[in-house]
Amino acid sequence: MTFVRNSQPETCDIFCAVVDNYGDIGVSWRLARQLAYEHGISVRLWVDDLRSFAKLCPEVDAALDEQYCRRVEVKRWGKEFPEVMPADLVIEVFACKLPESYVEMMAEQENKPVWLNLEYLSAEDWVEGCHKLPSPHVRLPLTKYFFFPGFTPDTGGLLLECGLLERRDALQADLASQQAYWRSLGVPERIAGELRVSLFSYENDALADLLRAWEQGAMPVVCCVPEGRVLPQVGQYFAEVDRDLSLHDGSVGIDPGLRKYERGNLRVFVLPFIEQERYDELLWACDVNFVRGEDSCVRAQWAGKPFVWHIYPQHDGVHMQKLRALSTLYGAGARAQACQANENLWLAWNGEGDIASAWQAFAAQRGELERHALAWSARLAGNNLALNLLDFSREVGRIRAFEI
Ligand code: TRH
Repeated sequence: MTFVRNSQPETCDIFCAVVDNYGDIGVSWRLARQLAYEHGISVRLWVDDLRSFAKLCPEVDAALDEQYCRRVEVKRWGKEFPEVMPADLVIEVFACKLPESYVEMMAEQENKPVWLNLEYLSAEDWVEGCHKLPSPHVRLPLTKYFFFPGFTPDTGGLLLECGLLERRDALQADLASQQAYWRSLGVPERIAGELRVSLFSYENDALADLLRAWEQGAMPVVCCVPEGRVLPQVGQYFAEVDRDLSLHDGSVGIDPGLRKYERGNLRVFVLPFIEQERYDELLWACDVNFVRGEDSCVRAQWAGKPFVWHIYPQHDGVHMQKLRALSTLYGAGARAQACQANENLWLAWNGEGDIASAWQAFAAQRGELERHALAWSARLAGNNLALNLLDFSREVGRIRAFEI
């Protein structure tokens, strides 16, 4: 074991169990890359679903049990867990349960690894009180610590790669690069006065009314929809009217080859699932981003553009508290009217309120929301999760040294 207390860990094991969707691996992969690239740590990433991983990073071969990808050792986390030496720093992402044999091995080490549970993201108040709390193992001489990401200085902050905001600014300032980006996706260049949105969402009852508002609105809207769960609803929206020939005025078009739908003032382009870095660029290049879950929500905040969050729905409805908490925190620095318009649209997009009127009010506040989104991203940038996490692992090491 090479980890000298007070120094930076040299090795790190990250464990990721893919529950569903892409958020689990999305966050784990970002963190793994950042620790390896920016901090020179030897990272092993244990993942139980390599197919989801390969969607975010096509370089990953889902058939392999082990491989190196962008300086990270990627290991399939199967039923039989191999006997391996635990790393200096062990991170379980979103409270996934570590293999029992691995935990036993951790306990056997003279220099015990620092063990962190990287928790889900929430803007709720209680997060600050729970961040860094210890959780002693019931049986073994090991302590796990809760590490909470968050939006305030007393939380673990957010994942932010070195130079990301500079790259964002460069793309947003350079029309030619933006045009090249759109060309690479097969999406036409902007026309004057157009609003360009990206729409990544779960199935959503408000979708048809939103598409209708865009279709019938005064402003041309180009909507880019990454392949995913909402797509059948998009197709249904266009196909339904198509079947009703009385509504067919000749401007209706469905072109499955180009995966494009067009009607009234709305054009929809279906995008393939693109790799993480390119998805960032999509968010940077659009005017408004509809995002979902956890990771795309954070990336939309780094984009410095107005965004609308479709939160991951939970059966007990607690997700609405989480939604309101972020809306309140996020809106605090914006003018009251813009803050209200933002909240109303978020609520309507999550099933509470009328989406068409909420959209109109939001669109009317776009100037202020744009200013605010940029200021918000600058404010958040001071609290970097990877740096905080490494600082904390050193802190835990120091506490241990003191105890011994
Ligand atoms: O996929 P998600 O819905 O994941 C969710 C949430 O994380 C939620 O909190 C969790 O509990 C649940 O899964 C199980 O949304 P999220 O978090 O935005 O993750 C999507 C990832 O996919 C993110 O890393 C961005 C990435 N992505 C691409 O790389 N390319 C794309 O084209 C798109 C649309 C997304």
